Amino acid sequence: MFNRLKERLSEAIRGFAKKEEESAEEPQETSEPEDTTEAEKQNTAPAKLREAEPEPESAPAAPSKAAQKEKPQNQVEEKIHISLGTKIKGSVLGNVRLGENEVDDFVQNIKVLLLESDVSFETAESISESLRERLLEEHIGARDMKSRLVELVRASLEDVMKSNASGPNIIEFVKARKASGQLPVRILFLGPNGTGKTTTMAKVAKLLSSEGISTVFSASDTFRAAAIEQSEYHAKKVGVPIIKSSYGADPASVAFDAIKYATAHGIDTVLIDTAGRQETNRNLLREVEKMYRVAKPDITIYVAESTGGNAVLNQVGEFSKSIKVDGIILTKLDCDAKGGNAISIAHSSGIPILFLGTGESYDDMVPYSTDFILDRIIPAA
Ligand SMILES: Nc1nc2c(ncn2[C@@H]2O[C@H](COP(=O)(O)OP(=O)(O)OP(=O)(O)O)[C@@H](O)[C@H]2O)c(=O)[nH]1
Ligand SMILES: [Mg+2]
Repeated sequence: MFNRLKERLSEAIRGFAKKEEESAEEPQETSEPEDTTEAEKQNTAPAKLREAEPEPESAPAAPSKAAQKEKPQNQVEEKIHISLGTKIKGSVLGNVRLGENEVDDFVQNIKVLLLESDVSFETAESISESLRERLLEEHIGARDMKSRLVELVRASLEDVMKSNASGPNIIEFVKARKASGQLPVRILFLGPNGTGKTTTMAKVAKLLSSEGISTVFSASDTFRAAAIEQSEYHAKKVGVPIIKSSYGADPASVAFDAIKYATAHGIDTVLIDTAGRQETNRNLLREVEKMYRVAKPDITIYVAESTGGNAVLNQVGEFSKSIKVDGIILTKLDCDAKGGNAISIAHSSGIPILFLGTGESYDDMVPYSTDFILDRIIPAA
C-alpha cells in the first residue's frame, strides 16, 4: 500500500539530509581561532546553514573587544533576528537554519514526486507551501536532519488532510434511529463502474451485523445482467436477505420494495446497490436522481477507487452536483502504490471519507483516519 510514494519520499529526505550532513562536516571557510572552546566549535554552522543563537535571558554584557575579534567573521555576518520562541526551539534542536535556496530545491523535489503520485495540483501546492513555511522557520541540528525532515513533511501532509470534514458515523446514526424508532435507515451506494460498490455494501452489512444491526440488500443494479447474481452472491456470503427483480427492471421500484420488506420484517437498514455509472452519462445520472427521490436515502455513499488517478476528484465533484453525497468510501488502497488520491480527496473533495477498503475480503475495511494513511506514506521517524 502506497509503497512507491513512501519509497520516493524517504529517498528524497535521505538524500537531502545526507547532503546537508556532509556539508556540515566540511571545513569552514573562516579559520578557527586557536582558543575556540569546544562549545563554540559545535555551534559553528556549515556554510549553507544560517546560525541562530539562543536568546539570552537578560541583556548580555557587551562582549569585550578581544572576544569580538575572536568570533569567526561569517558567524557575525550571518546572525539573524528571530523570535524568542524560535530561538529557544533552535537552541534545543541545534542552532542551524536551512538556507532559502536549499529549502526551495527540497520543496520543489517533494512537490514533483507528489504530483507524480496522483496528488492533485492544488493539494501539492498546499503541501509545498506548508512545508516551505515550516522549513524556513525551523532550526534543525545537522545530525537530526533526517528525522526532523520526516516530522515536518508528515506535518505538512497532515495539515492539508485534516481539512477533511468528519462524516456521519454510520453505526451511531443507525443506533440513534433505532432508539427513536425511525427505521429502516436507507443507505445508497453509488459510483463509477467496478469501484467496489457491491463488495463494499457487503463489508458494511458485515460491520453493521457485528453491532447487532440487521440489513436487507436492494439489488437495484438492474442495468447489467450479471449484477443481480453478484449482489445475491455477496448477500448470501454475509448472510443478509436480498430483494431483487429482473434484469432491466426499474431500480427505484426495487429499492421501494426493499424498504417495504424491511418495514414489514423489522429490519434496521436497507443497503441499496446501484449500477456503476460515469459522471458523463446523463441518462444514468437522471436514473440515480430518481432513485434518490423515491428511496429518500438517509446516507448516500460514493464508492471511489483509490487507484483511479486524478479523475476521481472530478468524478466525485460531478456526481455531487446532482446528488448530495454524504461520504466517500475509498476502496482498493491495497492495490495503490501511489497514494496521492487519498491525500487529494481528503484535502479538496469537500466530502468526508468514511472508510478505506483494504482488500477483497469482507473484513478488509477500516474507518478513515489521517494517521492510517500517513503511517503508510511517511511513518514517523
Ligand atoms: N483489492 C481490492 N479489491 C477490491 C476492493 N473492493 C472491491 N474490490 C474488488 O473490485 C472488483 C469489483 O468489485 P464490485 O464490488 O463488483 O464493484 P462494483 O462497483 O459493484 O462494480 P459494478 O457493479 O460493475 O459497477 C471485485 O473484484 C472486488 O473484489 C478493495 O478494497 N481491494
Ligand atoms: Mg456492483
